[in-house]
Amino acid sequence: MREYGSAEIRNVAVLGHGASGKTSLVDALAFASGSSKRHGSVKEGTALTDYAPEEIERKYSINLGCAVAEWMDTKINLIDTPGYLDFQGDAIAGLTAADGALCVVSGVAGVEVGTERMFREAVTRKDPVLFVVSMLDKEHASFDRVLQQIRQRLTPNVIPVEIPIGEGSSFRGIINLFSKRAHLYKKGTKTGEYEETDVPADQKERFDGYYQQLIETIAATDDTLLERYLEGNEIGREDAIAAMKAGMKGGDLFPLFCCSAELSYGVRAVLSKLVELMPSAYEMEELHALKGAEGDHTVEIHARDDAPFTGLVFKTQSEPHVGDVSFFRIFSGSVANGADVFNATRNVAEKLGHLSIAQGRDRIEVPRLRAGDIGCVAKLKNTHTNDTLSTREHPVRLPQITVPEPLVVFAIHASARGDEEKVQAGLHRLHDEDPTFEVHYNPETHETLVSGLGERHLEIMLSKMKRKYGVQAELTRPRVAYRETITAKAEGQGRHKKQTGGRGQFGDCWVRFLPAPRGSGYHFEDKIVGGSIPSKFIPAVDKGIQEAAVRGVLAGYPMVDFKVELFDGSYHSVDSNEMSFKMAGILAFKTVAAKCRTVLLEPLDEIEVTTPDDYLGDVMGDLSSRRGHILGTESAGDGRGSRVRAVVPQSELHLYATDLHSRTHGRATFTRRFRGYEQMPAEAAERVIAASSSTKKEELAEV
Ligand SMILES: Nc1nc2c(ncn2[C@@H]2O[C@H](COP(=O)(O)OP(=O)(O)O)[C@@H](O)[C@H]2O)c(=O)[nH]1
Ligand SMILES: [Mg+2]
Repeated sequence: MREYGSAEIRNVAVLGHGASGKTSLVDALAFASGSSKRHGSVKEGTALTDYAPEEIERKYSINLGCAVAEWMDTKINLIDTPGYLDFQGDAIAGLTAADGALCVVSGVAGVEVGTERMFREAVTRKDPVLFVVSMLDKEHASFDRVLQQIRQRLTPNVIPVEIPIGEGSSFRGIINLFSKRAHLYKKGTKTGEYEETDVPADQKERFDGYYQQLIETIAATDDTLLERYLEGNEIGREDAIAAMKAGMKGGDLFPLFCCSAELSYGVRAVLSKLVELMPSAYEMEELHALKGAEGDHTVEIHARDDAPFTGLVFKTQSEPHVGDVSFFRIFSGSVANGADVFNATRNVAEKLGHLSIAQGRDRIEVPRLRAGDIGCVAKLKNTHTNDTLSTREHPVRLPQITVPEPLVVFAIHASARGDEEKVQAGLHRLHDEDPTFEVHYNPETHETLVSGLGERHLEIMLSKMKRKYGVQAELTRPRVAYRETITAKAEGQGRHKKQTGGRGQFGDCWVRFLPAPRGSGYHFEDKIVGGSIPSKFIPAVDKGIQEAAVRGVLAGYPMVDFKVELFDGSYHSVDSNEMSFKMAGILAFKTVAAKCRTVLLEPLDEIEVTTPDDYLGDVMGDLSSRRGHILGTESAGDGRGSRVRAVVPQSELHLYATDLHSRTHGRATFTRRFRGYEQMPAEAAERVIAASSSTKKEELAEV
């Protein structure tokens, strides 16, 4: 493959809902261009970009995958992305690496949740979007219905440039409105051979209607074109393309095309339109990168070969027999095979051995890659997703991919005793590969927690861990980190006395406990006057109280938000020591805390749900039944329904992502953030206390 410069490169993310035909289309595009030698199939597990064992087994995309189509002297880098919400991190990474999006909509299922979500993501990033209605050969396909849905749910500015002739089993051709020519496909040719004709007579009326819309839309984008149109002149092809490209760039126009990836109908036209309408890598907006490893000023990054090399690693994938493969987008400069580069994110040097481009699972080694291109290398030492590669002389850090926040949390346990360390190591490597997968240890509940975008996401991570690191783990509902606090003030004594021959032990203290504001933790105040406890023993009392407070008095949870005043006590000149006063502190805690009307605190999250209005009542009712407190409701804007903010106990939010998804058919989204602790209502608290005393009994029975 020859070298391509940034003006000859198009980087396109292929987006849409799961099973809308993205992977099949990428395969068909690469095949039709001649860059891929075989027409693969998702069903048979041979699609170009679905090659991970997890993908072949499940028959849907989990990882983004890269393919190349050389067409019209241009290199189109296609980034196939997963459609399901659980793997949205990779779809966003794909968009970050690309300069435009090809949004695939199934001709049968139409606009779905994933279509809507990723279309909006692309528009928010100001990426031009080109629509393609796929699967038009499938039974129940309907071009007009899908077009209506796109208009209503995504954008009124969608404009068909092609229309199909026939649908479902009678889908046999595509009319290009602009060239006014029809392609009638020959059945059974793998490469989509066609005969070019005039618009068939029976299609004339439909053609006229759509043609009028197209011309008017294009004319409206530009005053001189509009004038020419109103004077009754034709708008030439070049002008129309330029106008469309400008309209796409401004987010005012979204052209739409038709295809069947399975039959290779319409695929070559999509290739040509990607070349003509998508911005080249050279046209990318400059990026502002941070200079140096700690740098506080920024440098502008342009897709020029003569600038220093900078690239962003947007995906790390571990592959059998190869190890970790890093995919990177070059934002400036060029890079040669074997080059020494510098990872300023982690301050390490790296060598780009076997510099390659990816054609699905195959790697094509190249001597050099130029600005704007996408490449991959294997076996970098310490480079992970979201790191910037640059040079020792000009170290920079590029803006990172903003990964979606995790939505589901589980506790994870090694299935076999003794595998704990292997599990820990595996989890951390999986996080380096996929930043939407997070790992934390919760010291209060003594559990390792994993979080991700959905149950399916975590389940896939477990099977990856098993395949790659040979270790199995299980997920359980995480324990809730309850806490205890006091609501009344009280005082009392802690007295420790032991006389067992020889030297005895003696410590005696009087303390007062006072409730303190939420979040203030623990405070100790020494109010001893007249030396009733020598000052060298006072820290020991404090220590004893703190030690006892780790397991509160109600249900064994840590006690927080209280103030302790040590105001009196006594000592023995021979028998008193630090140990004795620590014991006195422990005893004082038990006596006094029990008198302070202890209550349970529970952790709460603030969540924000965005839902179509049809489901608003249902969503709010459900939040209330989870003991949620609604903070407010407002319009989400852009016809996206409403946004509800609520504070909900964490204990009620386990699997909320899954529940919300099924309640709203995937149309609602939410974010969650830890909010703080609050007192638990008595009834709910009693259940927790009862559960804790029954586990205590079990523990005792085991002993
Ligand atoms: N009949 C027909 N089936 C298709 C077409 N494109 C994809 N499919 C099938 O639809 C299913 C989902 O396709 P896939 O490419 O995996 O969709 P993705 O999840 O968007 O990547 C697979 O079983 C494909 O074989 C098409 O153009 N026509
Ligand atoms: Mg796919």
